[in-house]
Amino acid sequence: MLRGPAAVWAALGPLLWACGLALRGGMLYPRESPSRERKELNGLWSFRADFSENRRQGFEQQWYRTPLRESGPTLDMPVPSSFNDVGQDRQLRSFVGWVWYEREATLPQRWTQDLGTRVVLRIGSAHYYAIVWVNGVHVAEHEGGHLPFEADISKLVQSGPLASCRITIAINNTLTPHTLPPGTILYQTDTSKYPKGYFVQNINFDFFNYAGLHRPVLLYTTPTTYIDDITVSTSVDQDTGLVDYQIFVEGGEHFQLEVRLLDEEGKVVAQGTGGRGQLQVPNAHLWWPYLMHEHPAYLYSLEVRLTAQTAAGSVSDFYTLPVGIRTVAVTEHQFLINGKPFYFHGVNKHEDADIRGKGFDWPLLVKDFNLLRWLGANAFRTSHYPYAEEVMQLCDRYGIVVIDESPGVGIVLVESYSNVSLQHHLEVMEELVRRDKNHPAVVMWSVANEPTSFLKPAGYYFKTLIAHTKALDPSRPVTFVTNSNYEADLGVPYVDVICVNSYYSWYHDYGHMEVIQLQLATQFENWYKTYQKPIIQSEYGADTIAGFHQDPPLMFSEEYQKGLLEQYHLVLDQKRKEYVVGELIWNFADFMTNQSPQRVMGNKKGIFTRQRQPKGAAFLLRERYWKLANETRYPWSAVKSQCLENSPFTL
Ligand code: GCB
Repeated sequence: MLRGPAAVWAALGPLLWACGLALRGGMLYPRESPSRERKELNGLWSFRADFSENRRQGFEQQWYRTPLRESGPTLDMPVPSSFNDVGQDRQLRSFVGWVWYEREATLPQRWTQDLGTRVVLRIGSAHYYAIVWVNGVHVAEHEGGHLPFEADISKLVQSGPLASCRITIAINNTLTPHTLPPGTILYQTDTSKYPKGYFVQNINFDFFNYAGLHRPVLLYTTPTTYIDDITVSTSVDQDTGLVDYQIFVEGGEHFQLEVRLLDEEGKVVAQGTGGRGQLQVPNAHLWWPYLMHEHPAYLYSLEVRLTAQTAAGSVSDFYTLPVGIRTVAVTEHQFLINGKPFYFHGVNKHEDADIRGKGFDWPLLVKDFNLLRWLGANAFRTSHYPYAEEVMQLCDRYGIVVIDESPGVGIVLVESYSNVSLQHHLEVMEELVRRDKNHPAVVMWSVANEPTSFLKPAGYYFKTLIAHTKALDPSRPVTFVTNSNYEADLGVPYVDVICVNSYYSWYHDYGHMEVIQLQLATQFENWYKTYQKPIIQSEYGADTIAGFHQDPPLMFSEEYQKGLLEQYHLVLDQKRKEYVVGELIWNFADFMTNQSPQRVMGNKKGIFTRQRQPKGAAFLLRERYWKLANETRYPWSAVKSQCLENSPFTL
């Protein structure tokens, strides 16, 4: 039985959706099609950090007006990448303030001369606040470092004889109590201790505040009347898959829409017309998580064709969206995918690597997914911010289930619960849901990580935030991740699933692994008694320096990490028979943090090193995850499932 709020949302969901509460305003991933072209602007950009005292020299001297090299010296800066670790300059590594990026793009003639073409500049992410100019004209501004934004630049590039355009992007990485994540700037005015004008950025989260153009920047085209957005939501009636779709068109009023749903062989299995409808797929192949089914991650293709009548004649726009048919539901003690109990056995990640920092990188991404599959992981949480769109696409394709988290990490100050902060957090959730709503891999939204939600204003804050997220997307449960110490948490009553982090025998009772079983069992029992909701152990782990060995185990050795994990697993194995629905190790790989006496070149709780080599714990988890997969897959028949062929264990 669906319980309480979950049941209400399950019932209300389709209704709200049908009433048009679905999000408007598109952020469709730019895909090529017969009507759409794209031009990537990745590579070397010109770059300058504004080291002036107030960091505003770039604005005072209007660096966007003329090529950047004319207003001073520039550096070569790769995009996508963080700017921090590519250079040899210590000051640039820890720079706080405005940095300037610039790049010239040469456009195909048709883009600049065909007035029926719409040219869009799309920035995958710019951390944290960005202002964009094209040929010196302001075209966009965006707050938030982890989500894409766009500007229609057609008029600018089609207004003169120029076949090129100069793109300037100023980015400020300063975090304040109202940004997400929040931070504060600490000014030090004692001139006997600090040089004049000295300040530092303080943060309350445990990863390095890398900055720059972290994800692809590109230009793409559409016709002037175009498919702006598509929302799909799926359900299942016996063997029939139901795909509800809604298509939003911009730039014209006279148009027809046709949709076709194709299976993986390219066969049309359903079709429809108009901007809204339901496609019925008899004997549907459901989208199943990796290791849960012999054919996981089945994706259909929704082909949308728009035909519009314009003054210049008839134009067409085409967009193809991958669609997975699956359902998600939550009961008092279970997490259900396609009506079957799903157990999350996976990891928490970071977007983080040597040199590129948080810069998107295909080889790294493919390596990470190969490691996840080797490990037998069926899920991860996008701790602690939304990841690149390309990451989400691979999750859909490989069946890796995602808890999709907002950048609400390090919310500790009372100021960060103000209306200004809440308003921004609501907007970020809108942007996130708009971007990721169609990914079958996304099964739950997480609005925050370990906020001090026992503070008084937190109750209203999280009630509002969670209700808003559910209204945006009634088809998925919502959570935020709490800490085992935060039992008086005012936000937890509003979540559908409890995600709790704990670090027994690490941040307290150091070295005493013998307390873990008792403390963890008490944690689960207390939280379940209070809330009667399914629980995910959303973080646990121990810092481990690869190659440190000590037996009997001591903290920081590979043996200690393994020993600690084993103690957790004993309790998880009991409680997963009751109401614990998942375990996510902290962390997939070692990652960079701020410098502090607690961190030895970053956080070392990875089961892989930062270079993606396994520590001993990776093998231990691999054994566990494949065993869990063998126990929890569906159908439960004894037939050897293909997806388990690579299992290190015979069935
Ligand atoms: C946590 C945080 C995570 C930290 C981790 C740790 O609870 O959610 O961001 O990195 O603990 O290692 O301290």
